[in-house]
Amino acid sequence: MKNIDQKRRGFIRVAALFSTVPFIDAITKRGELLAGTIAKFSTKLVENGEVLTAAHWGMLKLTIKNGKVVKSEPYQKTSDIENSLQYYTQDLVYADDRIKYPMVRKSYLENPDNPKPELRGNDEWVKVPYEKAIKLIAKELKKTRKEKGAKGVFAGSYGWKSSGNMHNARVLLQRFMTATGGFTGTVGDYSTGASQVIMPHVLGTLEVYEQQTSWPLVLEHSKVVVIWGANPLATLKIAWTSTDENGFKYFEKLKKSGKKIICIDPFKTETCEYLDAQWVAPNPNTDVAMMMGMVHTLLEAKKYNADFLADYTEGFDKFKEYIYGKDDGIVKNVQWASKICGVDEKTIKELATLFYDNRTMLMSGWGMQRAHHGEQPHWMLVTLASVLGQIGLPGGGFGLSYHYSNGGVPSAKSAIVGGITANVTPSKDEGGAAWLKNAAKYSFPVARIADALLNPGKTIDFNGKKVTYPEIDFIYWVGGNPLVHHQDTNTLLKAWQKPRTVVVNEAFWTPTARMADIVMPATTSYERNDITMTGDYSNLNIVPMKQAVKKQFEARDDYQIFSDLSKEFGVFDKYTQNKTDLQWVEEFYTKAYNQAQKMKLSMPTFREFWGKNKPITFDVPYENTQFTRYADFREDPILNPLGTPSGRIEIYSKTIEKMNYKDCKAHPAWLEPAEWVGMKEKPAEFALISPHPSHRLHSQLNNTSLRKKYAVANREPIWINTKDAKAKGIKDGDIVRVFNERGQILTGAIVTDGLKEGIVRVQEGAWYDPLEKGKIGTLCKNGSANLLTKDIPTSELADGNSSNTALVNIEKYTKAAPELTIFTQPN
Ligand SMILES: Nc1nc2c(c(=O)[nH]1)N[C@H]1C(S)=C(S)[C@@H](COP(=O)(O)OP(=O)(O)OC[C@H]3O[C@@H](n4cnc5c(=O)[nH]c(N)nc54)[C@H](O)[C@@H]3O)O[C@H]1N2
Ligand SMILES: Nc1nc2c(c(=O)[nH]1)N[C@H]1C(S)=C(S)[C@@H](COP(=O)(O)OP(=O)(O)OC[C@H]3O[C@@H](n4cnc5c(=O)[nH]c(N)nc54)[C@H](O)[C@@H]3O)O[C@H]1N2
Ligand SMILES: [Mo]
Repeated sequence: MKNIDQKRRGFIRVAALFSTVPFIDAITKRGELLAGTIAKFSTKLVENGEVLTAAHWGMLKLTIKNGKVVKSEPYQKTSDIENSLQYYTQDLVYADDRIKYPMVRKSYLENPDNPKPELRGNDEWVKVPYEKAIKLIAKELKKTRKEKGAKGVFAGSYGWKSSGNMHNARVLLQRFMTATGGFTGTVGDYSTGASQVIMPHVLGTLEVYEQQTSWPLVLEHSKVVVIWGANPLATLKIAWTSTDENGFKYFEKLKKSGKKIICIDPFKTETCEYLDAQWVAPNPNTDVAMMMGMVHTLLEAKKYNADFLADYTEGFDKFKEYIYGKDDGIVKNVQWASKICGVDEKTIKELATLFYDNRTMLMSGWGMQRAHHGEQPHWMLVTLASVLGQIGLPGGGFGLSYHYSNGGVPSAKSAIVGGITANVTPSKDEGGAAWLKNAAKYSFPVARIADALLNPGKTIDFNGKKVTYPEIDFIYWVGGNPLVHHQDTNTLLKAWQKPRTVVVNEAFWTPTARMADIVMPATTSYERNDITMTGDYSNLNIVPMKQAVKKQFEARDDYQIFSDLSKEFGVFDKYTQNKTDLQWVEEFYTKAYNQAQKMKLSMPTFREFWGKNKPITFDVPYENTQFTRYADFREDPILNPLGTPSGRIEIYSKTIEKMNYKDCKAHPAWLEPAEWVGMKEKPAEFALISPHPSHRLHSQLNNTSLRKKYAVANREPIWINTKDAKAKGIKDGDIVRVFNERGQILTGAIVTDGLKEGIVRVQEGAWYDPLEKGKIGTLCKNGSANLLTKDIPTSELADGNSSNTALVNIEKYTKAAPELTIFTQPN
């Protein structure tokens, strides 16, 4: 996961601010940390009034009455675009499915050495005192480390934990694990698993998590804007830190600009509707073929920038031979492309010419790289952009992050707040960078988790290296929901039975919490003090995240849980550095404060800032509104080379050639996906796409009343093309069973012309709700898409997830509709 400014986030050690104040040992004995009494200013909770806080979905204004949150609203409005996620804080805090107490699975409690892992998900829960749970976790963790070594403990713990630089659940877990002997972790992420590995070979940088050519320049110079497999109206509702919502403002301006806008997506997204854009609908996983048809068109019409290709790229000649079919005898022309992608020849040709004749910005999302051979689409997009030759010109070229965390919103001149680190003695550049930096000594590509659990000792290829899976016997997961986020849930369920122990800290009884042995009740971010910045790329604001309400039931902060566990290992001082959470928050703030002094920016003292309950907003210097990505490279490719071996854009990569992979060649290629609509012997009828949900953050908020606004027949919606629905006798609002050899789910039908024929759409993130508890293969009543997706790596290069590569069948469900049981307390 990502914070783009991590490179700038040198960790500056600040002397312990309260080092003279002895840390009170009552930390475990009281439900709450003693921040209030130690930091000598009021941290009394507001009984009646308003509290500012922040979530991934933006700055929020909470109304508190008699000590309870009664209302949640946006703190600011930057445009007319609605952010539906901002109104449900009270539903989260007081959810019916809050985890109230530490809970242990009965069989595990009876005998942790023979814990009957097959009963996970279908055992009784036993309430245990907090101290007992802490002692149990510590004892079993020590046992596993002794028997299996540090490698046997998995703490990769991928997920979108809450915003906040202090209560960063995954980092807190890994900090504990590093302080006590190590763990197996992961590399990469689910978001851009393929692109973040291929792009460094092509452009010498991650590309997907970097600042884009600024929006003001796009509005001024672009004539054509292409939104290629992206749905920014949905995905800009959130950011990795907290959204600044200025992305919305610019999409509103784009709408008003009257520019030619094209959305290339199998689904006519809300973005496409909102912008009133031309809709072009390719089959899933086939954009590479369409782009090749465009390149062939441009070469034939002599409409390409030969100078750009010669001066700024490497290996185009070899790629051209491929386009003309030198080795395989297949010319990648529009006839060929159209047959694969299902877009008519005329449209492909017209688009290619339109792009060449006008200053064109190709804005791409990430959905198309979350697919088998997902390395190819963005590599091919960069190749197409090179043929057009507008990279490095204002408003031209491509951008891989306009749809995410406000990419393209000009960066402010801001001081950067520090954050808790996974290493107790952090390396110089670790602050906030926990995601691609690897605190673990051992790791494997993140989306190979089920494969790793099932096949200890197996060696796989990964980006030119070999990786051998360890034998995992202990899983500790915080801040993520793998039973919903990972592909092919039934295979994961099998894999999940392998380890002896599974511990989960959660605020809610998620499918993952239900599959654990020991569950620790976590606070939500509204029950503790924290701090965040907004925007990821823009860094516009510093926001206090003040505790709004008291900790619910016996919920504890992850920080407290790991502090208490640290005590069992004798590393409490090392872990906490004798600081409360609020003292850490002050330290993180002070880091920015000191930076600000050097930068001649004015910032209040921490005390003032915390007392005011208002964000600090930084100014945006004019030059940042004039940023053009790759302008330097374009101006002088010798003085400003890219970080690739040739210093240029590698359309042909000798590094990848040497790896000699069948499923990722040395140049972009059309490689048939394992399952797609055009394949010869289709195992099922329809292609399934599972994009990111408009009204959730993944699985987060599925357990709130927001669900009522989008659920159909009280389950996750499925979008079906009108003709397909008719052929299957399915009507709007019907319950539909979606199934394949991997799994089955129930969904509610939305019949539409806004989806290409032959494709169905179920958004990821609905909580897995098994009809028969603990039974692998049973029906999911709520409609979690990952019961149906395929758990195969994108290729041996990146090993990313392939969630958009799957075929499914659909049928009208005529049996009595089973009630959902996932949003209430378990037995
Ligand atoms: N089919 C399909 N699958 C996908 C995708 C797709 O496109 N299609 N997308 C993938 C992508 S890109 C991603 S990023 C993943 C996302 O997958 P996840 O990040 O696992 O999804 P979330 O639902 O955000 O899970 C976060 C969990 O953390 C919990 N949490 C929040 N705050 C705290 C805290 O302070 N402490 C603790 N202990 N817990 C906390 C929340 O309650 C929630 O259950 O899904 C992936 N899966
Ligand atoms: N509201 C909300 N916002 C979010 C998230 C969320 O869960 N909810 N998740 C956040 C995270 S972690 C991430 S990684 C990003 C994800 O950002 P993206 O990966 O860009 O989001 P997706 O919705 O998976 O995909 C974008 C679009 O790609 C289309 N698509 C799928 N397959 C193909 C294809 O083969 N070709 C073409 N042309 N289009 C295709 C989908 O229909 C969808 O409209 O979003 C972030 N923003
Ligand atoms: Mo993601």
